[in-house]
Amino acid sequence: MKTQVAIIGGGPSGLLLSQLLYKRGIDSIVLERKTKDYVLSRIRAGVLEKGLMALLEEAGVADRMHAEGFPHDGTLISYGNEMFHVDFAKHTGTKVMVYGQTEITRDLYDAREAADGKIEFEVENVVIHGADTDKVHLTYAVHGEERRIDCDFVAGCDGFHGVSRQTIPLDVRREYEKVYPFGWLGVLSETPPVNDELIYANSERGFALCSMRNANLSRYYIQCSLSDSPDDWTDEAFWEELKRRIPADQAEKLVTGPTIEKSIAPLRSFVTEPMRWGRLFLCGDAAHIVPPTGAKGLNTAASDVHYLYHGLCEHYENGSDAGLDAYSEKALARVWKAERFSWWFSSLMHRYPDQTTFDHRMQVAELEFLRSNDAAQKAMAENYVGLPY
Ligand code: RFL
Ligand code: PHB
Repeated sequence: MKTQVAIIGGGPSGLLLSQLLYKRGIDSIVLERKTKDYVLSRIRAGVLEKGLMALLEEAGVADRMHAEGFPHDGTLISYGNEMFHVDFAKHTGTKVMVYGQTEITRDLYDAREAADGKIEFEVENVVIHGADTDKVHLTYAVHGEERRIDCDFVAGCDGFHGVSRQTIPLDVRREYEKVYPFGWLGVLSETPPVNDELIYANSERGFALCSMRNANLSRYYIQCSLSDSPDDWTDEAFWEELKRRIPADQAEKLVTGPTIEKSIAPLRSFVTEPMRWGRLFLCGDAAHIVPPTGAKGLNTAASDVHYLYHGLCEHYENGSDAGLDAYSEKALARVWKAERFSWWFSSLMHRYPDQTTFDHRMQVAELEFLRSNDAAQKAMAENYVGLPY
């Protein structure tokens, strides 16, 4: 097979890039290791920045997001029984959208299928050949049958555990990593959200987050030990622990019920440089990971897609490689700022195993400063709603 852009990974980055390129008449093929059902069963991000919303509009897949998503013009932050509001609309004139990554992925699959887009599922052993030459091609297998794709460019959208990043030789690749000494236990439950806005909670017992998907679907997280397994946590134990970590008046109104999903995610900050090697371009989690505290993972994947998409359009439409040549530098400049924000917000909100009472008082002092200082709130709001592309 032949295509212009071979895309490895059928998660949100790969699908969005493929759909945007299709709109500009640029051909692509998406290779996905799992089945579509498996990809659509992953519960992940929930908060979208303006830049991602604009890309979904440009890709022609924003109708359901506008109809069913919830614009949020601020967030709540609590510590102990204290709680305050950070008003994004007042400080930035911008809102974020609460709409699940699973739904975005479903909308993108629907659009790719309606356009007869080529997606191969259950691919194995994807190998990128000659990425640093003029003749790049991929080999892979589907149900034991060997296949080959010749292409102009490869977009590595295959997440943190994919093959794309590993293809870049070690003497070219630089990696920066911080692993946090805790995880997030997340549940989904068919109950009304405890509050109209998200609550990020710093408590003596550890972090908690109250989020949502719609009026009768809530998403809650609590900081947990990395040695925990979801099976260690009964629904009752989860709800009890959550109630102890949020302000008493919120705990009182929390509606509990059976959970329909329960999983643990480790927290990591990670960046690889450069994000381009010859004709291979890394996008999204393949190149960088943030702890989910700032809701930046999917949104940073979207800004990568934006830069790569425009670089590819310039290449095919104007014969200029300026955008592709600037891709790694531009994407990384924005990525590092999202890394800083996610690291800062994670450090502010979690309990660390080696934390001293002094460290805790520093967190409380910083939260009280954020509560009372307009400039600090503005800085937080600007980062949360998303820095410009
Ligand atoms: P994905 O979603 O990991 O998709 C990669 C796809 O590539 C496939 N793949 C391969 N295919 C072919 N060959 C191979 N060798 C392959 N190896 C892998 C995989 O099967 C998969 O389908 O990466 P992508 O597209 O870059 O998207 C990134 C986002 O998924 C991620 O950044 C966010 O989910 C992070 N995140 C959040 N981001 C936000 O912006 N806002 C949030 O509110 C938010 N909340 C979260 C999150 C991530 C979480 N977890 C579980 C890590 C909350 C959580 C709990
Ligand atoms: C979510 O709703 O899944 C969510 C929201 C905000 C975050 C992380 C995850 O910071």
